Amino acid sequence: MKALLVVDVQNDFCPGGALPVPEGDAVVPVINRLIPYFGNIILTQDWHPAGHWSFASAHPGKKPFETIQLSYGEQVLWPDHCVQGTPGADFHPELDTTRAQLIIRKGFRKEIDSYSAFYENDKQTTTGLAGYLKERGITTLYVVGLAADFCVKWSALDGRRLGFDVYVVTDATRGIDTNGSLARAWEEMKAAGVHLITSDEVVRQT
Ligand code: VGL
Ligand code: ZN
Repeated sequence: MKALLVVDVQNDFCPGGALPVPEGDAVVPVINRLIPYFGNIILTQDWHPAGHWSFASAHPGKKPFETIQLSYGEQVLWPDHCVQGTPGADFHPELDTTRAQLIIRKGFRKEIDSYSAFYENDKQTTTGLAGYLKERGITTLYVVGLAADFCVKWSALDGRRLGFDVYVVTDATRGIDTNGSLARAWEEMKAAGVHLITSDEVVRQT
């Protein structure tokens, strides 16, 4: 059984938002086209409290896209984004969320960032998604959304590590691309056995 995992298609990651992914909104029509082909649809939502430690503004003297060391390792610092309850944290208004069955919110603990839909960045604190998928007999994931080089990549890699068959739909994602992160992301995903597929191929296959 398969599921569509729609990662962080939120206003702040789209043009005009606080942490815009170039062409981030271009994924919306592609995802909306895929939705009818899936019976199981899961959304994730980046959902930070004000003052979250992934925000450069929480670290005096630091600027967005610089990095710091936190207890769990290197953390890229971001502009304030996806603050709980703000319009920037809402899903893109044209994303068809009606048939989504589960919304996983992540990044709500102030001291720890959470890119992956499965684990927070300490790689230990779980979101509960793996258990949900297992209980529902879902073994194959099609990952779409934003951003290819952060939350999509980390979700895909964790999915593989947990034993899921993972597809990333290449035209249904876009990257932030800071310090070469996008090219690295595709290599890491391929090396981990993540399948790259186009939306046309998904439609033909399913
Ligand atoms: C993301 C940076 C910070 C993402 C979330 O959704 O890829 N990137 N928070
Ligand atoms: Zn975030």
